[in-house]
Amino acid sequence: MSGTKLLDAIRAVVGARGLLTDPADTAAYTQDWRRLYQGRTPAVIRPADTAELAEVVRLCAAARAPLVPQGGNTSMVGGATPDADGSQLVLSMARLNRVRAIDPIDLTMTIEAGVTLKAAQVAAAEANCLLPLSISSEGSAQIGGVLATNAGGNNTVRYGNARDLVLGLEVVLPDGQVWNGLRRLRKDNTGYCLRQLFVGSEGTLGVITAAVLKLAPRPRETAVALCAVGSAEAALELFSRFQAHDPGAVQAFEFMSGIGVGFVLKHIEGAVLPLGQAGGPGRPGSAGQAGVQYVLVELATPRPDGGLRAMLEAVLEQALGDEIVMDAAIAESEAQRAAIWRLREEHSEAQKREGASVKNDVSVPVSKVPEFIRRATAACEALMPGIRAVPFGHLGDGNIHFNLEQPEGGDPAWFLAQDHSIMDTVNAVVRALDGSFSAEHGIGRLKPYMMPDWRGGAELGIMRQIKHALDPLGIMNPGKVLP
Ligand code: 2HG
Ligand code: ZN
Repeated sequence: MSGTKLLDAIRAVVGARGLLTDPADTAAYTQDWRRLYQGRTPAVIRPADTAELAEVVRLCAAARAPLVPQGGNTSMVGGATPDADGSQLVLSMARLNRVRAIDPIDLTMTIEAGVTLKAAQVAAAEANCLLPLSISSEGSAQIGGVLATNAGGNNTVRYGNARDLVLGLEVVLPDGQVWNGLRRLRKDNTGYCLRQLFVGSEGTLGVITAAVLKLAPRPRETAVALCAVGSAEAALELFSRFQAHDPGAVQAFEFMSGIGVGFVLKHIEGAVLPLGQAGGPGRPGSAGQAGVQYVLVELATPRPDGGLRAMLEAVLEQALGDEIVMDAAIAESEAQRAAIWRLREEHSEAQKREGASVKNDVSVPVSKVPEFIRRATAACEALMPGIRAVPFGHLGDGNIHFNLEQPEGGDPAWFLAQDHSIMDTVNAVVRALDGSFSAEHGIGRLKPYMMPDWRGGAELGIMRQIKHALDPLGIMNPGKVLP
């Protein structure tokens, strides 16, 4: 089938509203959030439901036309961007945006792929439940992409990753069949666990169109504090103290470097640091060395008599006395809570405005985070004088975003061209500490080259066999995940 005939056939399925071909309309779908990749596409397809989407995939399989599924287009690794050759069709999930059901007794939510994570959280809260998944891009990121990348985020320390919340899936397979696995059972040992194959497959094995997610009881009490600490070691010690006090209560434990918070205060309008002299940004020195660093801790409980505030105060008072913490501010209102979270969540945007950066989304055992930050900072500074390490992220689960900002006043294009040597330098430290080169952002287009080195031998061989078994034509998100 010619390209025009295929588009006509697709239009007959999704209607004129469901097919964008004007470059002015498709432009937003061809570039990733980080602006690392500029692709081209003949069309963006926007099916209204699973049946339409399945028919589109069937037509594309018959025509051997490659498809790139795209949700909120918030990938940090170019996972949802078509390549530059102009043959890949973008499959937008935006119109599959219904919450199909919420059951507060089963504590489940059945939801379509195009619902934003934020909208899903709000729907769960309206049913007096909590969807315990929170990421900085939740206002735009959609459920389908969140699951396809096995997103982690801020609550992994307590509830696990996206994968841990999935009870069932509906998936359109690369030949257009619909697999309805929307079961909402807590126990179901019936052969291979297919849903977990699709979670984290980044659209290379099929298209997730709907999911059953686990919910949690809605917290009745939440307490948030921002703490200034003198080092990542002190941050880890504080984490251990909270965990020892009440391990179930820590809902988020986020680390921020002084330099990263400095970028947020510099670039994000309205951002404020609610700490006095002792906890002020001070000298935003190298992150691995002395200087003020920050911790955001959030505690939450569904119990009515939680006593969280008292617990937070007790742990912080002792930590201040022991000079683990230099200064701390406890949120007294929802507005203050949001302001503290803003300092953390605007890190990506602030870093983007500061200049070019190379991201390393890595994980190490929690106990190794301070050593990792120290060693990786030293290694990068030895590689490139003036490079600025901006480590931040999910200390409570060992996932640090070890991002490197270009030297001040340097050429951004030159800096970005050094990305492999910078990533390889960081990953050498990650490997020495038994970590992973991709903790929560996935592989996308950025990191397939790392796969043979990290997942070589039997592991990569099995992955290739699975890919071939499900997508023998290789039409699903080509060029992503596997080299
Ligand atoms: C976060 O934790 C995201 O805010 C983005 O995973 C991290 O920009 C980044 O590197
Ligand atoms: Zn993150």
